[in-house]
Amino acid sequence: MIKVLVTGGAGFIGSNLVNELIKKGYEVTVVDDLSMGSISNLTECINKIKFYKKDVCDEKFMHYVLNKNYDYIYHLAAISSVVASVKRPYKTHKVNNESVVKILEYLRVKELHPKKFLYTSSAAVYGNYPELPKKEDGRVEPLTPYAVDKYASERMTLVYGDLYNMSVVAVRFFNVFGPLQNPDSQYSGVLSIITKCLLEDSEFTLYGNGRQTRDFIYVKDIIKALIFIAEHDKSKGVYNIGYGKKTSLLEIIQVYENITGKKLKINFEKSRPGDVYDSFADISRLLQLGFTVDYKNGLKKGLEKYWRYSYASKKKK
Ligand code: UD2
Repeated sequence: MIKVLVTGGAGFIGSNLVNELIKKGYEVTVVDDLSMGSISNLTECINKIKFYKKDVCDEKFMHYVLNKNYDYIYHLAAISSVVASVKRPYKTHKVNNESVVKILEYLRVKELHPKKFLYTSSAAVYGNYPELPKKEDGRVEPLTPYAVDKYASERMTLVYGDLYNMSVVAVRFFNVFGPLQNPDSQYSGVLSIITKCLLEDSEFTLYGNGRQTRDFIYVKDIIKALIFIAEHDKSKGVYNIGYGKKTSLLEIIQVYENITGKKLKINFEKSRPGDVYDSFADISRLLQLGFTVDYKNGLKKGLEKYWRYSYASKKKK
């Protein structure tokens, strides 16, 4: 049976990944300290996985768990908050960078050879540099401890791959949305906040004029891409994961209003300092690997599914 380790497997993207891996019949081990994620994200599959409520910085424990030899390791554990990284740069650095180096080092020293070690980075590494679309080999401008750590960790992952003949890959997520995303902070993904406002008929604060663009991608498509990249024997280097299309906030709100049949109450505020105006991914590397994305339908279908899920979850409560 294929054995997989997912760190951060109780988080938004991690738990969606774990659910999919279980559907594929894999044996899945999850390490998550539940500081960002929630065990309720794993309700559907908790009896089918090995779950450890542990911090990835706990070296002794990580050595124990890594000794179990996996076919694939997905390292998603992170303090995935730019704001937290600005407030507590060293604390987040330990999780977002040191844990990665320590895992890679242990794999090297013990000569453990997963078929792939996949590190999850972020479009945050591109910062405000205006090149569009964002290319993996284009300029980066990490502007926060979070972005610096993501960049450093992906580089270290690739360097370990090159120098020590380890099979590694890194991905950069663009704006992911979908079930299990927490909407409860002003820094949560904008679509989770909009969904909450539509469900509760509450007012949405839009920072800026709404013409800023993002490459929104439905979480199930992110998961498909993650598994495809990890399991492809020729995947190498860094891959952007998005649909490769930009959509403005006002556009996506309109599509969402049509789907839900509701009108979003919007309160316009000044744009947030440091907010990126335009962002979308060049995904040609991913396409060259053989992955296909249906961006035309992806966004709309993703929003429809997300809405159905959110509506049903609200009714259950
Ligand atoms: C994403 C990441 C962030 C960092 C950044 C790097 C998410 C959730 N955030 O931020 O961690 O990696 O990329 O570039 O993936 N907005 C509103 N009202 C709200 C919330 C957001 O108008 O209540 C706007 C926001 O100002 C921005 C857009 O919506 O213009 C998207 O915001 P976001 O926080 O979902 O994502 P982003 O790309 O700014």
